[in-house]
Amino acid sequence: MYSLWKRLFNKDASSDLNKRIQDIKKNAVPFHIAIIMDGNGRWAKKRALPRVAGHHEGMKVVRRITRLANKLGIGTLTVYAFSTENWKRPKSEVEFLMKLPEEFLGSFLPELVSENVKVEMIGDKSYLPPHTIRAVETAMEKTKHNTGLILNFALNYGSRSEILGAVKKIIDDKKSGLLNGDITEEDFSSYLMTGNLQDPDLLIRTSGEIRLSNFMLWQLAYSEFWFTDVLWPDFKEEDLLEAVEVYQKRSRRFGGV
Ligand code: V07
Repeated sequence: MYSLWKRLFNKDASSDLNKRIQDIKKNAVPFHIAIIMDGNGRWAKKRALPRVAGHHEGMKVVRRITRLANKLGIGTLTVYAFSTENWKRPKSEVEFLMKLPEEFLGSFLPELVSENVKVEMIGDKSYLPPHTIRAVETAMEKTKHNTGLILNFALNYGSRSEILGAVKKIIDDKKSGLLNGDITEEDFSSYLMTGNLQDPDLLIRTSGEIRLSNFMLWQLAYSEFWFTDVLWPDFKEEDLLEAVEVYQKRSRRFGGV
């Protein structure tokens, strides 16, 4: 009888998850987690579905992982939603992708507002369609006073162009006299799009790819990397917990004297 009840309500699974969450919170959680959400196309192909079905499923995973990150007390969650390279994809796929921020926020923004999540964005806004920018800016505006998790979307983001942009701005500020003397690493960081965000403590990349692909090259200098073969649409709460548990074990091993 008990096992039937367990099966019907899946009580064990959710209480296991809660126990793992409580155990994780006893130790230092990574302050900033960055994720390269790879494998959406492959997930769709395996199911004989169009690629966009994988992107759509991947968007739902972002919601669930945001909720968990907030519950864990993570400070910043950066998700790589669209790279500067992604413009090379078929026009119809790009158009679909550019509607995802609206769809995501259309249903999820009220929860982000009430759960104290602050939405931010890094990347080059100038090439994004106006409807996409509007959705993201509205979310940023409505959550700007929130003090909990920062949900940072990398949209039309590329790290080399970000670094080059910083160098150009530094040259401008030198010429105009806004910047004087020596430039420290800290000064340089403040010129990047990540401005006053902390560097990521943990980078996660899904789908078995072991590359950085022009993502946060400067910011990831000291981060722990965790790779998994799981495709992003299959990524579960348990996978994030595993990544954080591995992170905590590593920092205990290397952090201790
Ligand atoms: C996108 C879903 C996740 C997997 C990776 C590619 C596809 C959420 C957003 C988003 C972006 C900004 C924002 C709110 C939501 C998103 C794009 C693609 C372009 F303010 N998921 N997601 N944007 N995918």
